[in-house]
Amino acid sequence: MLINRFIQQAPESFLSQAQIADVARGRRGFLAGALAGALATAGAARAQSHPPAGAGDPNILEMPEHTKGLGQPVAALGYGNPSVYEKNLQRRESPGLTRVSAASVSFCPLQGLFGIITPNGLHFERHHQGWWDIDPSKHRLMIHGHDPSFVKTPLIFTMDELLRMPSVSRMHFIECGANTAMEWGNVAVPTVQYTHGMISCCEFTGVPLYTLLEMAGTDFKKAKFVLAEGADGSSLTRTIPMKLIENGEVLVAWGQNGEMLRPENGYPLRLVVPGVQGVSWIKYLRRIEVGDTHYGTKDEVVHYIDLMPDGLHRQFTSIQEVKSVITTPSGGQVILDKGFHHVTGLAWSGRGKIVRVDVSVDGGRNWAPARLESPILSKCLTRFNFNWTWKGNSALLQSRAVDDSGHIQPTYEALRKVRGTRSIYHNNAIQTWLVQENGEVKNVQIS
Ligand SMILES: Nc1nc2c(c(=O)[nH]1)N[C@H]1C(S)=C(S)[C@@H](COP(=O)(O)O)O[C@H]1N2
Ligand SMILES: [Mo]
Repeated sequence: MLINRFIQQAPESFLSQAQIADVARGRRGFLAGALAGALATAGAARAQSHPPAGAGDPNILEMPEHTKGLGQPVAALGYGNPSVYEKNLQRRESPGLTRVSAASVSFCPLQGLFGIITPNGLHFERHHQGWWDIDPSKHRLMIHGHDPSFVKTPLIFTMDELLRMPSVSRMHFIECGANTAMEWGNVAVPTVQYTHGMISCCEFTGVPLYTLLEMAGTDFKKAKFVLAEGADGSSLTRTIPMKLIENGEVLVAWGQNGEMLRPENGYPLRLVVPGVQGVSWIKYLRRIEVGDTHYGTKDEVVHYIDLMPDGLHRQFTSIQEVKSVITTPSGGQVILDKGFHHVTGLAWSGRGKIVRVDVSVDGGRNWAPARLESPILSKCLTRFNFNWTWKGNSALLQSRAVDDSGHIQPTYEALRKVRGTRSIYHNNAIQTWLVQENGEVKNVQIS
């Protein structure tokens, strides 16, 4: 059990020794007794005989105020909000990462989430020119050809017209190509929110782009690529190969976890490009142009490219390779007690399904398989869990994922051999968390 979920989630400030002692005083008895007891014996009766320290008669469960009075009226809720006790669970900006906040990132608090779905209010954000709340009644999507030979009947859709289309709902992760970017050369940031928080996973609802291209009379023999363009100030453009579109996976989406997209995630329309880095998931989608060559726009030739050890840049990387991370325990958290711990994390691959995740508690010398929880879906987050008994000594926790294309997540050593240390993007190396003897967890790299 981690002592700081309900106390301190601010990743920039680790708990001080005094705070740790404070929390330990208040909770150690409860955790060591009630929780560990309940876990070991799975018995409610046993749990009752180990109440919070200082709670009085161990056979009587207190009746707090909220068991005796009238609760809040329904109308007070409106659009529901999380409990006030969860207010530390927030998206956060990394101080000093970018010069202006409109061209920045807010990171998803992976350390505090369960399962695989990211709540909409905690979805990471990446904006090149800030976000907009666009009036859906005025928004339009145009589909046309690079020249008239590619598309027989260019079309302009309103949102109402799009929402009449035969839609599908699919669960997928979206990961910015810059996720884990700061860690290429050395350890740079303290928590999993900052090392891996440029990923989120939602159920998206929309119409396959292929359906719209068919409606517009696209010549699929000629058409090899499309260019997608956003309606924000960055006019962000990305080339998407027709190969990815033909199987119906690429969606023109308006739904995100059962409701409309949030403004910061592209309301009212965005492209969903499963397995491909976030930058191709064009938000505020306004235009699809069909052509036969890679467009090589400014956003693709100079951004999201990889500086290789020989000094050349590798362009047009798009698939997010197999990757995983332990989210609890992770950097900035504190383990209170020896004994049983539920190690949990996330694994994903832009190539398909996760087939295996191994966990090591000794820095990669020994590995044991983690439990993969269902559902296990293609190009979607997979939750893994692992039982661990902490003996109180320092430990190096790692996870290593394998996908159904046979790719295995690399160590930093292996990745750097191929990619060097000066890249920004596409870092899928194995993450290491050091659990210290005092229970504090730190981000480390080992070779
Ligand atoms: N129009 C537009 N689309 C965009 C961007 C943008 O700045 N403008 N950012 C891209 C990048 S780099 C990423 S990683 C994802 C982030 O999506 P999110 O903000 O919903 O997390 O959107 C992509 N689509
Ligand atoms: Mo991105």
